[in-house]
Amino acid sequence: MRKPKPFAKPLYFTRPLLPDLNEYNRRLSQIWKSQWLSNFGKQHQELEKKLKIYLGHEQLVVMNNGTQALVLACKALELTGEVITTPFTFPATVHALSWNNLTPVFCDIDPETLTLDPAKIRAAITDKTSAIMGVHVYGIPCHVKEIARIAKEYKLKVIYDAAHAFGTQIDGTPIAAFGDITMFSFHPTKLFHTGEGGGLACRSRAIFKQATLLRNFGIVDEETVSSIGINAKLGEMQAALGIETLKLVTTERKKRKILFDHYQKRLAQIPGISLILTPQNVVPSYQYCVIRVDKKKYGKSRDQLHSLFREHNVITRKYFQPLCSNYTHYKELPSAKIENLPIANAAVKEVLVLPFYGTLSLQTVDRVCDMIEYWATV
Ligand code: T4K
Repeated sequence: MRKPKPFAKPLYFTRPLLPDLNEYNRRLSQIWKSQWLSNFGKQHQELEKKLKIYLGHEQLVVMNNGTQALVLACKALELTGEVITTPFTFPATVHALSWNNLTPVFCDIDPETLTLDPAKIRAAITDKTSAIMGVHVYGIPCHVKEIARIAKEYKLKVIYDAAHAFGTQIDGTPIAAFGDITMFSFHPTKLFHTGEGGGLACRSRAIFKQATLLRNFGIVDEETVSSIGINAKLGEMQAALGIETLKLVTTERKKRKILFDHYQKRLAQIPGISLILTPQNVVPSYQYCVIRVDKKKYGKSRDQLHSLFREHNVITRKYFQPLCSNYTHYKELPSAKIENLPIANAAVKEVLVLPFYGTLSLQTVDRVCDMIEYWATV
């Protein structure tokens, strides 16, 4: 086996989908002509309509980013007190609770799916609990049926953070159908994006109406403001970018499937390296390609692998280290104790996000796998 050579240019773990610039310019011309730049213009209306179809959910509210959408999800559901959530996520999930003066209660994760472990949720419920906020991390769905059962039993609301789960389906049902509200992120690092953007899929008509109002300062009409809303609107230029990007998503997912399958075939040969897979009954989003590194079997730790990649110009990422429960602002919470979260604290030291986006070639995937293979031998 030959010593791997570094890549000449940085090889990132993700790259945004970029639509045809001429097509985007065509839409910009329409915007210029209309002199309508925000506040639910034609591009916004068209995007929202198309996303409703793609995501298979009628009550969808498109917003300016996923974090703001999560903050407003808590507001729309009028949550109080404590919310049970996962520490294995991006800061936005837990910060959205803090922005609502809610106390996050960290619950450990399932060792396989890395999503909230339903068997541990019950023990975290107190008389202050108002909701469960699960994250479909890396696009792998939470245990939605068990969570729904617990929520019903204790009369809790359920919010899902589906930032990574655009287009995911469980047994043929779109991911947005689960929980009271599901949040999507349309950040450029996401499979589908609007530059910056996000949205909420709401189960009930009443919550949908409330989220729609909260997005626009609570304005009902020129003379009525019914709630303390905020500005969470998506501008026309971004909506236009979204419409053009959405056209590419189906093909992008096909390309990513080919790359993912290739990674799977190659990595299966390397002891101590396992690819995180979606369950059989799930249509994956193909948001990320994530491995777990078993130091004992592979011979090197995840951190060593990450550093070796960096030396070879491959930019991988240790999502989501540090765990949210270990941030300065949360680590003193009783639920943040390491003894309460053994699985999450162990898993976060093993995961690594590999380069994965449609314009990658199979040869590049092979070079990345060759590196992993080679470093096991030295
Ligand atoms: N919940 C979850 C579970 C989330 O993962 C996120 C966001 C949210 C909620 C909140 O949604 P938003 O409010 O963001 O809509 C990135 C994204 O900024 C963030 O949206 C995303 N999750 C998170 C997982 O990733 P960083 O700080 O890790 O990104 P950054 O700047 O290091 O970029 C990562 C790589 O992407 C770069 O190495 C290269 C590539 N890249 C990035 C950008 C911005 C590009 O090629 N082009 C670009 O324009 O947070």
